[in-house]
Amino acid sequence: MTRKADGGVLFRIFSGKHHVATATRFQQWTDEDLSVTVQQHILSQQKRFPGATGEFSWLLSGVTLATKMIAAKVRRAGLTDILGEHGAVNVQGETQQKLDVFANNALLHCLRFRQSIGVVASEENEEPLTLNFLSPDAKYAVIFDPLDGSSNIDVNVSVGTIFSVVKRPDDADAADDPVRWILQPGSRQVAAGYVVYGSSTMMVYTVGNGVHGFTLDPSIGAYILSQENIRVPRQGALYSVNEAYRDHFPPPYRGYLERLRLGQAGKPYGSRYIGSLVADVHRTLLKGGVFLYPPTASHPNGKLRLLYEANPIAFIVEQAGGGAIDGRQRVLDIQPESVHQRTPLVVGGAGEIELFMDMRREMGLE
Ligand code: AHM
Ligand code: MG
Repeated sequence: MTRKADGGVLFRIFSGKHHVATATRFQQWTDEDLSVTVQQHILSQQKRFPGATGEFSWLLSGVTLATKMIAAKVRRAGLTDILGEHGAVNVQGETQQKLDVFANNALLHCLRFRQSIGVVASEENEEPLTLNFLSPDAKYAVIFDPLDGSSNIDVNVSVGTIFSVVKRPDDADAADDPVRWILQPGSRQVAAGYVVYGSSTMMVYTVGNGVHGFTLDPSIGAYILSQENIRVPRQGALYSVNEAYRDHFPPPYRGYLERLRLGQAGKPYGSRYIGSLVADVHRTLLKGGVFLYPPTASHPNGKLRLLYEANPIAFIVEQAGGGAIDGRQRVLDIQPESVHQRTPLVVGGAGEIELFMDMRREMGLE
């Protein structure tokens, strides 16, 4: 037996006393130096679920595929006739952009053949849609904002896709009603994620075991693990809010922002506001700080939607060690009452969220 330079082992095979062949047996192959794709990562996470059959990773692969289609469209937006308004108004009363419609169709198209999905709900559809609702294999509902911040797209600012996955309700009556699949508190999410179409396309997701970030490598068309186990700093130095509305914010929000501005939170804060939730949250996740969308005069319950904006973001940020509240309580504890319900949102590092709750207490609001 001879050991070769490439790690293989050369050995001779005998029949009785006669040498009949020489063969090479290689050492066990490892993929240490190769990149981990999001698909491989999801499969490894899936092993945490006893009895997992692969349906869950197949479901998430539908989401990742759709986001690659959306990324491709967004990247070529100035070159094709996809910019601008579609001409219709969605359920929120907002003008749909052509890209909103494309992104919604891409997600529905890619999720439709996943047998494990019973119901989907989207910002762009008034009612939840049933997919394989009557199939006994249908175990999950997927809720999404197909293209968040789409009004920014005409000026080449980052946009994003946000998604949330919940399990079919346990109670048999609720399981017969597609709307009740959707109206579950965020604490029932089994997965959540977002994709930010920025200077690169990045996907961040959690299945309740930490938060992981992937970058789309356009040369191979795959999301590659780029940030494992993301942790939001306990306290950052940036706040992110549309300050033009600040005279209408309720007192705890005004007091809180003043405290941050004046350096009374231990350090002086700077300000960043892109106006694209996914991009503002992504920065907050990586650099720390706090993002707020408080109640305003035009949106007394806040502007952001609970089920497909606040809940998935809250699940991700909590999993990264931060917090998310609606100005009073934990976002994930809110019992939703309608599919397109709005909520105020304060999301950021654990230190920033504690500071907000302290502010409320000092104002006698607890
Ligand atoms: P959209 O879902 O219609 O795109 O609206 C949500 C967006 C968020 O991305 C962003 O945080 C917010 O609206 C910005 O609102 P404003 O322009 O009032 O600051
Ligand atoms: Mg949105």
